[in-house]
Amino acid sequence: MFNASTYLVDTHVESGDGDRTAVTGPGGTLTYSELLDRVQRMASGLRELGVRPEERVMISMPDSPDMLALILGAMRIGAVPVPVSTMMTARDLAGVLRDSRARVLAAGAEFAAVAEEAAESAPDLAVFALTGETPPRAPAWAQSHLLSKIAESDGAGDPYPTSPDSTALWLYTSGTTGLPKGAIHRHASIRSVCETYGARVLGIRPNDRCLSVPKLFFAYGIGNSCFFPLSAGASAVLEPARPTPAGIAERLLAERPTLFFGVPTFYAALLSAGLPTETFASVRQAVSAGEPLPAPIFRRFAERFGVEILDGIGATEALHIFVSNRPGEVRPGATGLPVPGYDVRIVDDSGADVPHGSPGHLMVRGDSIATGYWCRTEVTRRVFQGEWLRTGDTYVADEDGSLRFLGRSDDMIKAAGIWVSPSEVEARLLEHPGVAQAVVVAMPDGDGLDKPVAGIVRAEGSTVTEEEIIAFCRAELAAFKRPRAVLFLDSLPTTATGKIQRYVLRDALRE
Ligand code: 3SK
Repeated sequence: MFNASTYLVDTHVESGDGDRTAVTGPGGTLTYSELLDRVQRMASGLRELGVRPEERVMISMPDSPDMLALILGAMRIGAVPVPVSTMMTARDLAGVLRDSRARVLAAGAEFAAVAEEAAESAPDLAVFALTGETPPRAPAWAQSHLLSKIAESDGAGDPYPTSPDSTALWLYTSGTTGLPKGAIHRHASIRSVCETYGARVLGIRPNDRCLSVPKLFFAYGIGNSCFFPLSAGASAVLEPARPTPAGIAERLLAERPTLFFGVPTFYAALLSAGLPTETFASVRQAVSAGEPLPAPIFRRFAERFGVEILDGIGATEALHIFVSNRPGEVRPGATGLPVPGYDVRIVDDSGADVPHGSPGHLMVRGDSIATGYWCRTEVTRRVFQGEWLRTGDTYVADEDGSLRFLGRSDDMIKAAGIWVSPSEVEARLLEHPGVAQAVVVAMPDGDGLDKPVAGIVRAEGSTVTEEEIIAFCRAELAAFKRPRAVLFLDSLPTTATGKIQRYVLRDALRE
């Protein structure tokens, strides 16, 4: 038997570390012994509600000790926690409720109105648990303060005998396009990401304190704020509020984390926020994923705050990061080397390995790859190919084996028959002092041939012109790579995870 909740919590209590802090932040502090007690109560409370092994428990809550305990409590009884974005509309939430056939929806009071509307069209939902007052229009069966009631349960909360292959968790992903798909993860995959990226790249240790900008409902966030700290007997700092540079800076100064996790867009925002130099003084390592970290952001952050950002790439389907730079050996602008425990291949359209140094589709295999998407056979077969996961990213291996991102496989631009990497052009654009953010997409010219076009958010006070930007690119890039036109924008369209939605800009340009 193997149960991820006992691996993450009970082991520390059993080895005499029960008094160490497991989780802290504005939502309260729990030692490992207190967390175990809370997890056992959640487990037995869910059982009393009639939740059975393998049934889904959907969770839409702000990051808090209760959310952590509910996730682990559901895993403990062999049920399947499904943390979902608190930014979903009622329509989106209803869609994933119906798709997952969740028995329970646990919603934070602040999301009650959306949850209430969604719950109305989810026929398999038996329990709608609110962490605050029941809103006036809630269905009769909605139960206010249910989480507190669950947490008062005094049942034993003993673990269900799950196997390493039992389902532990589902995470919905839509990528940058398409309908959300539930990626199915095993109990053993949780231990696997802790033993690979957590232990062998981050070198996480008991005195670490982890603060993550991405929330627990993201694969990136649940690794950063649950799996890695708890696997090492370290502490998670949970921030319930929507992240802003000022709010995160306050948390950094109050909680003194040693590991900080963000995404490139947020690092750019931190750099523009005029924060004191000592804001990151406690941080031994910053981490970036979600999209490639441009070299200028890496350099400016190191100069400004004296902290190295470790760039890596993960996928919801892989549970966490599988290619990463290594501490102290970062190659700015490159994603790095496969994480120990993972193998990668770069293949052409027919699935054959490309010659070293040629671009191709990135495939990865490792123990943490999901078993597939729930009820989505066709797309599962396309994405999960035997042991290999097709990431949908185009990569090239440099001389030293380091992998460099060229774009999403479908974002690459072929201009005059030659591949143009949007991220290469974007990196050049970001070197211009008048450019705060940049995105490059393909737009057909008068002959219907794709050409690179840039969408730009000017830096504050900048009046840089289209001609100046194009000339700046031309000075350093091959002529065919320069943007043929520049569109000035107030902000870039991004997903909830901060990934740039290139297709929104593409669609806008084609209208
Ligand atoms: O997008 C990523 O790079 C990522 C990293 C860790 C876990 C999950 C994801 C999607």
